[in-house]
Amino acid sequence: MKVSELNNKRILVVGLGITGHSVVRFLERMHLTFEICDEHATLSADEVLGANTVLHASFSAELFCQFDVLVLSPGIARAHPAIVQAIAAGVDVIGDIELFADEVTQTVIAVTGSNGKSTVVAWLANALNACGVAAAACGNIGEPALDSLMADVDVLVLELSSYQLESTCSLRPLAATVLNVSEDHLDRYDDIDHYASVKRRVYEHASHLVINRDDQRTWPKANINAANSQYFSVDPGTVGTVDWHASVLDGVTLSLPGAHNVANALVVLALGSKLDVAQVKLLEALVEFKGLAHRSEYIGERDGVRWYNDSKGTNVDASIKAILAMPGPVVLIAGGISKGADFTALRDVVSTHVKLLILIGQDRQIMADQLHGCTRIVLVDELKVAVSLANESAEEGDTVLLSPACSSFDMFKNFEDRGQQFTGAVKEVLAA
Ligand code: UMA
Repeated sequence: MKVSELNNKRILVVGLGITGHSVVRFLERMHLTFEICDEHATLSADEVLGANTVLHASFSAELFCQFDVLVLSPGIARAHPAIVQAIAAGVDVIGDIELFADEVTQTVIAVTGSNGKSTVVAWLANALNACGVAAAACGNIGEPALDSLMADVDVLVLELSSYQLESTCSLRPLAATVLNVSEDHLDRYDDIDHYASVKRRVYEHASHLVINRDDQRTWPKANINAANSQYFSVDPGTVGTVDWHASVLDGVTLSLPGAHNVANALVVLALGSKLDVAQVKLLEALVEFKGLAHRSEYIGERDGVRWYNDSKGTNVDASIKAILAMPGPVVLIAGGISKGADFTALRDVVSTHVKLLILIGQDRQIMADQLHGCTRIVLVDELKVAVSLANESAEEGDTVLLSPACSSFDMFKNFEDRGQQFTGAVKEVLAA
C-alpha cells in the first residue's frame, strides 16, 4: 500500500508494543491522524503521545469497521474474529513492513526462517560494516523497521517473522532468503505447510533469492525466476552442485559453534555478494563476529562445567541444534509455552546427548510426557531452582544449557528477560 493513499483515511493502530509505538512515530512524521487500540496498554494516549489521541482498550468488529485502515502489530493474529470481520467488511489490514516497503530508500536485504534469522541479520550487518558498507539490522530482531528508515546507512538488513510477512505484500528487497522451516507457531497456522507458505512470501518481489538446498520447505514455487536464484548447502553430497557450499569456508575458523552456523555463514556470504563486496573481505569480516546474546551464548565455567544461555531457543528445532553444538554431555533446562509443538522430535537428541532434563514452565508436564524414557527428567517451578539443581547434578566435562524449545511469556516478559534471569542465577553459582 502507498503511504500517500493514507491521506484522509481513518487509521487505527492496533497494538501498542514495540511495533505500535514505531507506527505511531511514523504516522506523526507523515502528519497523518490516527487512533490507537491496545487491550493491555498501561499508559493513556496522552502519556504516549503528549497529544489528544484516542486510545481504545478493547478489540471489536464494531470498532474496527469504523476505520479504513488497520495497522496491525505482528503479535496479533489476522485470524482474530474482529480482524476477520473487518477484512470482510473491506477494511485494509496492513503491517508496519507494508508502510516501510513504500518509504524505504536504502537497499533492503530480507531474511526470514524459523531459526538463525537474528544471527544472520546481525552477522551480515556486522560484516558489511567491517567491509566499509554502512548497514544496520532491523525488524523482528528488535529495532523496528519504520524507525530504521531514518538510519544513516546504505543497507538495511531486515529480519522478518512470519507474523510480519502475513501483512506484507509490497516489499521489494534486493535479496531475500528463507533460512529454514521447522515447526513453530503452530498455534497460529493450520500446519507446517501453511507456516512455510507464509515464510516464502519474502521471495515475492525480491531481485535475488538465496535458497537452502537442504530444506525443501524453503524452496520457492516454480514461477520464481531461477536465473536470479542461488543455492547454499552444508550437505557433503552437494559439493560442486550448489553456489555456496561449506567448502567455501575451508581454512576459516568461525567463532560460532555447530553446523547450523556454517549454513548461516554461507547465507551471509551469499547475501553479501549481491552488494558487490569482495568475498575475500567478507570472509575476513565473518570471523570477527562473536554471536548474539541469548543464542548459545557462553556464560562461564566452574569445576569443568560449562554454562550456556540459549533462551532464544524458542522452538524444538532451535533446541536440537543448540544441544548438538554443545561440547560434552548436557544438563538441559527447557520448558515454557509449547505453542502446540510436537516435542517427540527431541527424543533422539535428548536420548543421546542429555543426561538430565530439568523442566520449567506452563507446559512442562506435556514435555515430560512426550520425552518420557529418554533420560532422567525433573520438573521444577522456578528457573532459579532449575539452576541450582543443574549445579548440583553436573560433573566435570558436562555442559549446562538453557534452551527451552518454548516461548517465555508464562514466566518472563520475553526471551531476553528469561535469558537475563538465567545468566544472573548462573553468575551467582559461578561466584559462590
Ligand atoms: N496486544 C493486544 N491484543 C492481543 C495481542 C497483543 O492488545 O491480542 C497488544 C499488547 O498489549 C502489546 C502489543 O499488542 O501492547 C504487542 O504487540 P506485538 O505482540 O506485535 O509485539 P511488539 O512489542 O510490537 O514486538 C513485535 C515482535 N513481537 C511479535 O511478533 C510477537 C518482536 O519480535 C519484534 O522485535 C518487534 O515487533 C519489532 O519488530 C519478538 C518475537 O517474539 C522478538 N517475534 C516472534 C519470533 O521471533 O518468533 C515472531
